[in-house]
Amino acid sequence: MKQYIELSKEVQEGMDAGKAIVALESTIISHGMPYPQNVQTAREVEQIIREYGAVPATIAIIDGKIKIGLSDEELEMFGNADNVAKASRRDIPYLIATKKIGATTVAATMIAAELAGIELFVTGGIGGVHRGAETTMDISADLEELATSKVGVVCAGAKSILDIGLTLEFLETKGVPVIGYGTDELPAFFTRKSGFDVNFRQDTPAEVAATLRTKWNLNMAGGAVIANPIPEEDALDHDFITNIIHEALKEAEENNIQGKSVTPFLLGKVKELTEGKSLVANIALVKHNAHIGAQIAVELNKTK
Ligand code: PSU
Ligand code: MN
Repeated sequence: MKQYIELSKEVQEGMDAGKAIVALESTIISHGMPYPQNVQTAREVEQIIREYGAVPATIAIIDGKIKIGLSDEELEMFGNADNVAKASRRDIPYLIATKKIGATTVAATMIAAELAGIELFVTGGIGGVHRGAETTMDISADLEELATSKVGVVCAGAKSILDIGLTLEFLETKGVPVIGYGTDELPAFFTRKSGFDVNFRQDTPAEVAATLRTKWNLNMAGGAVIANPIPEEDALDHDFITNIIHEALKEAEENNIQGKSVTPFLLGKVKELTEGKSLVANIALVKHNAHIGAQIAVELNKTK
């Protein structure tokens, strides 16, 4: 196993010193945001995590290895290069064996985090059940992974490019708790409201950490979704973003977008149609998740 995993110096030293480590994904850099905002955001998110005494570990596949913690040059490369594969669970063995470059999705980042012993992961949005999944069967591997890998995932809820109701049903079937951080309602990424309740509301990092630790003490597989609403001042208007998402979905269908291209296509379209407003909101919510996630990781680390 060791031959496939490489920790950066910062992550190795953090682990040796018993610090809390926070995993970060690289698909959000390569396929979720445009350059150069992607690289800048990645660096700022890492810096926020350090402010809490935790250590950021951005994860990616490079040169036949899963890298836990990227250098500045590697972050730049992931933000800029156009030969970066979007890597979910199914892609990991092939990309490692052929020494290709892969940006890890939520699912792949969870797998890597668990292998490295990292219990908490911060991102923007998770994949879910897509609208029309009754016929397309487009359900993100992220959901299955949440039921499998023992990693808590802090996100801003599920985007309404997805079928949020079906996403919650799937998570319920798989036994994945959806915790609202300071909210009774599941946030919908760009907005604080989705019309759907979370399973449990918890209001402090220590409370969330206790739920996660209890789950794993019971030796139950899988993680949890910790849904942290976008700050009020950064949220987009509900009707504005809903109309744009409908337009983006229509264009995806007209262009016959399928498979792993669906999510990046929709994200790109939404950014284009909002004239960049979605990107500003996306950056704000990821940073906010880093603030909360770092604190949860620190609490979780105390109960190890
Ligand atoms: N949602 C976002 N931004 C993202 C993604 C989702 O708001 O960057 C990325 C994440 O890496 C997530 C992946 O794991 O898309 C899901 O892709 P798919 O639906 O193909 O599983
Ligand atoms: Mn899909």
